[in-house]
Amino acid sequence: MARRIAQVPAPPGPFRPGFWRSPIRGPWLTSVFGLALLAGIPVLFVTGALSYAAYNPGLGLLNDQTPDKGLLGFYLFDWPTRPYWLYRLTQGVHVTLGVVLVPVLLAKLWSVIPKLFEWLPVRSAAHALERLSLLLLVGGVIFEFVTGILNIQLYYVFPGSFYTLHFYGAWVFIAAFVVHVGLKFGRMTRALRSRGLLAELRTDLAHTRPEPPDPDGLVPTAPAAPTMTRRGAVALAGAGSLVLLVVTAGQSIGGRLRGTALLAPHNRDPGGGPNGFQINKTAAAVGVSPEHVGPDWRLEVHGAVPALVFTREQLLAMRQRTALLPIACVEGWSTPDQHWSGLRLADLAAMAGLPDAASVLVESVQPPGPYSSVVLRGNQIRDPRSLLALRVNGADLSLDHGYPARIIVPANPGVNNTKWVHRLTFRT
Ligand SMILES: Nc1nc2c(c(=O)[nH]1)N[C@H]1C(S)=C(S)[C@@H](COP(=O)(O)O)O[C@H]1N2
Ligand SMILES: [Mo]
Repeated sequence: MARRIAQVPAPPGPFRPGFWRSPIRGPWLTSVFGLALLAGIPVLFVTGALSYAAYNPGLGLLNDQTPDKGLLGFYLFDWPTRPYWLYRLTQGVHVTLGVVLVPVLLAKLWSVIPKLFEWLPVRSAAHALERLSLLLLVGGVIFEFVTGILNIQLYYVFPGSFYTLHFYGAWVFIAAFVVHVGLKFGRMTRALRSRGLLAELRTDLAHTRPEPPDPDGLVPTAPAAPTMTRRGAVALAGAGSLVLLVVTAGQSIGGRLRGTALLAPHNRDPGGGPNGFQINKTAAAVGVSPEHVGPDWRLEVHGAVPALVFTREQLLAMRQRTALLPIACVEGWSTPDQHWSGLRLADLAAMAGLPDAASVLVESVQPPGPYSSVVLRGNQIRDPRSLLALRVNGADLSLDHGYPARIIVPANPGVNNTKWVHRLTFRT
């Protein structure tokens, strides 16, 4: 029976061994791209996991709707407020590196594509398991890159919360990745040692030959004449990565480099003046109209004492504190540090009779929806740089930056720096 199955002839096309003919395909080239991914993907995973922790997902459904984090949330911890640039760094690295690895990923997938059309598709139980792990590996990596890139391009087409999808996807992918590395590490190191990198980089087209046949069947059985050297393939992927780095990193670094971030939606010139820095959602975009924040606007503060209600003038008459902090968005872009001034969250908590508040619910005038409210944690309330900001760079907040009042907390993901705040509820 088994033998009869093994004799089923491959259908024509990519299932036939002779179909894949590139003479540079083989374990060495696959391993070079694999090594680059082996270095980069753990960094992506760790910075991504940190980003999730930074949302304070444990503080309730407002911050995160991912159901049943269960064991996958085992590592969640109290995201710190120092160094104040922490999220700017971790998320800048996450997004920039993710974009930069795209050409390497494509090159790696190209190099192993004959395996997708392996014949027979399933030969044994063990083979079936291996194929399934590859499905999770390749499916997982494509899913993570596609959802991540759609999100940084502000193209929110997800059938659910981006966090939830990207978070679960990351765990599926990383599990398959660990298995894959475990299975292939020896083969990778042997393949890398089989040809010297320097020698390979000196090899021209005339001397480009296929590798010896390999058990994975990457090396073609009927190689065509080379049209590209291995050096060319590595250089092509490397140059692609470099170009992406140059057209992406500026959105996180800021300053003059922002204009070079051609691929980033936040590369535009935000204009001059005190409020001249990146805006994510404008007031109009989220349904905040000038009436919401006109003379009738009040700040309500709730806690252990009867509700306190303040006009903006009353808030401005209190002791103003300052902090020099950036906005750093999950989408990877960030602003340089800005001079904010307003009231310390710690002082507001004390006024509400809860100086040791464990959390604060922040609600905005924005109609309920994504980002309209958030919960912050005790350590964030107590940091002296955490403000309910009224002014920035010496001027009133502009409407689009959150006038009359917004949250600004060191190392906080941008999305948790709620704009157009009208109610704070401190809780123990
Ligand atoms: N009420 C409200 N606050 C909000 C948002 C929002 O959509 N609504 N967007 C958040 C996001 S995702 C970011 S990155 C920052 C951006 O602040 P900025 O527009 O002042 O740069 O505001 C945050 N605060
Ligand atoms: Mo954001």
